[in-house]
Amino acid sequence: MPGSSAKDLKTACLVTGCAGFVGSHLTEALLGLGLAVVGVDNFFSGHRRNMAGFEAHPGFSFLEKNILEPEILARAVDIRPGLAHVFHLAAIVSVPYSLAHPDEVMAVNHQASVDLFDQARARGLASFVFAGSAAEYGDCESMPLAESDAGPNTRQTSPYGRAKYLCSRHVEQAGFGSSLRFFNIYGPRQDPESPYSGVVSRFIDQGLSGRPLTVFGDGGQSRDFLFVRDSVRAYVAAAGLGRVPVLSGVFNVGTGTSTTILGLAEAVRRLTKNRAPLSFLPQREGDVRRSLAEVSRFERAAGFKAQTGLDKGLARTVAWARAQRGSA
Ligand code: UD2
Repeated sequence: MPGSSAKDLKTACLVTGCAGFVGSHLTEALLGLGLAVVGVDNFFSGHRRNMAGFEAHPGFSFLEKNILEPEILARAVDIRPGLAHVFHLAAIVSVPYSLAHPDEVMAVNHQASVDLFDQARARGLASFVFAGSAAEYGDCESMPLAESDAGPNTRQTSPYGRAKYLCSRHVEQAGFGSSLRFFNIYGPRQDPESPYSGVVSRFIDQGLSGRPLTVFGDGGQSRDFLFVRDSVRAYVAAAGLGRVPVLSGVFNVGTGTSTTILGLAEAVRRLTKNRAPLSFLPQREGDVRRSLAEVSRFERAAGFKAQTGLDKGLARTVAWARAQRGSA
């Protein structure tokens, strides 16, 4: 485990998507482990405000670039010759956007990702961790979802899911690096502003402003909600920076328990003291009914178990959202 001496700063990581919700938490954690970080973001969906806690850190360097630019890894190595790990989170993250702009999403989320991976492998880096997604399973109905449930015949329901699947397969076949298939990540810094924002960030925003929480469909659909801090622990473990050596292959990362949207709504209403009745809206097009991770592969490989339950994670996220309002 690296310490925090100046010498250890020579070991560096590239984090693409460092201004994003998850990428910013990961960057902070890596700097906290005494590693140097070269962060890349083009602010397509990330925000500079997410980098406020580390932008001035001596171990951090920033490249404002689109990941379609071919020289990113080379530039990062120029800045930090000891660059050994790549965490590739940058992507167009909206499923609906991917349906409207399939070519752009395949270029960014698939081709540019494969190119970056191939470069990392050719340079002999120590690790490459790709941000995969539960979207790779398409509308597969067998629950819980095991890694083998996504294969060449799986029909992903969006170019977003397709691109994530193709990258995961590329990583798996190369026998180098890992793809972490994250289920529904939530926590501080998740942006509630867009209509396609994650349900937790939307419910908390609605709850704190006293508005009705908007439930799409009957609310009986369920998800496996993972607190962002657990997702960061998963990245660190997969890169071999925790207690186990670097991993190779595809791994689900979730909690292994699911919660209905109605259950989530009730928990958020309680925490935010929201008294407004729920607002039921039409079911969202393409919504899957159930999503639940089979988590034993990652548990066996990395000893990983999610540590933050939904109640605790929601309470922390609400506290953060309240503080944001207080300081706005
Ligand atoms: C998640 C991912 C997405 C993709 C997909 C794969 C997030 C934010 N999105 O989409 O990137 O990986 O999984 O399947 O993690 N809902 C409401 N009211 C709202 C907002 C949402 O009822 O105001 C419902 C929505 O209809 C869905 C559930 O909440 O049934 C979760 O929605 P989401 O957008 O947070 O995430 P999901 O699972 O569609």
